[in-house]
Amino acid sequence: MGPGLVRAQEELPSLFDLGVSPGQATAVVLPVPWEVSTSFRRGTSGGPLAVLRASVQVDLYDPWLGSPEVHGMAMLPVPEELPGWIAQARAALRQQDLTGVDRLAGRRDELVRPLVAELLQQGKAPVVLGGEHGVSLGGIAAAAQEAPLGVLQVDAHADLRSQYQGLRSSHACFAARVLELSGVERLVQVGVRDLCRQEAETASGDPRIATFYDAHWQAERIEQVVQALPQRVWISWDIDGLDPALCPSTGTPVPGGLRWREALSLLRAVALSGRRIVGCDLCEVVPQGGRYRPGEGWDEIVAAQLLYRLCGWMLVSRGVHRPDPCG
Ligand SMILES: [Mn+2]
Repeated sequence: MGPGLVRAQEELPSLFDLGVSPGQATAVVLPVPWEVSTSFRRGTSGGPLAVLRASVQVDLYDPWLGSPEVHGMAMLPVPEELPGWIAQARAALRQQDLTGVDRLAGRRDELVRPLVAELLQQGKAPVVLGGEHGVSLGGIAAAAQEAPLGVLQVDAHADLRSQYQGLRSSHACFAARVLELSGVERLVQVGVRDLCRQEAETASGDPRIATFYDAHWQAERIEQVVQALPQRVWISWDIDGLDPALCPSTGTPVPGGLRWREALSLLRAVALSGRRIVGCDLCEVVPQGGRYRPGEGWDEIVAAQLLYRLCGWMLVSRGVHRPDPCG
């Protein structure tokens, strides 16, 4: 499957059917349908397009948030360099040119970084929409460049291996790469339930990391997660951090995970704690059955619902939006 969003641009709906351009929007989504290193099921390159199409189905009200879309939410086009680089990286992987794959992933990050830095400079709330986990490294680097940053990672996997199947840029190494970015002072992991011993030892041995294992999760833990975060937060959301009932098609599903109401409570608690959600990413969404089919997309409906709340709570945490007193 080729990277999405490059064909039939004119037929695409606007995000949440708002008809707002990225220039007018306060929350801006950057689609990065990068899929090179996925290790089990494929299909997340189709994630951004499927989420965009599903977003028109989201009813724009949330009992806690009210209607944050009044501040404008929109999706940018896929950067035009990306489809060619994705094809090159896949070819390099087929030829076992692993440093070539890593180099192209580095170019991807250097493309995303200034795009997100510009959005931040304009006072906008950015979301990087993958694609495999790792597409947001450039965005996190941009946010960490401004001031010290904590990353809240919702994920079934710890992603703390220094390399996986010979790749440093693997989606399974996301957190290891985050910790190498200057300005990242804290990594708080939630929903983790599939990892190796070395990752568990890394998590417990590095004072910057706080891992809240899924098996230990209880509602009252949300407050502990929030307390582990510094003032500036990037939320990095791998969809497989949720219960696989909410994302059955994702590439590496694991039993357990956050239920929907826990996910919403976590987002609300971070925003209402007074912390600033600088930016977000949402990764590893695969359209239901691996391919977008109109009217069948459970995975992308869940992701679009989550995207709406990510945008909304980012705007709350910035003082742009006031949550709804009805909630
Ligand atoms: Mn994961």
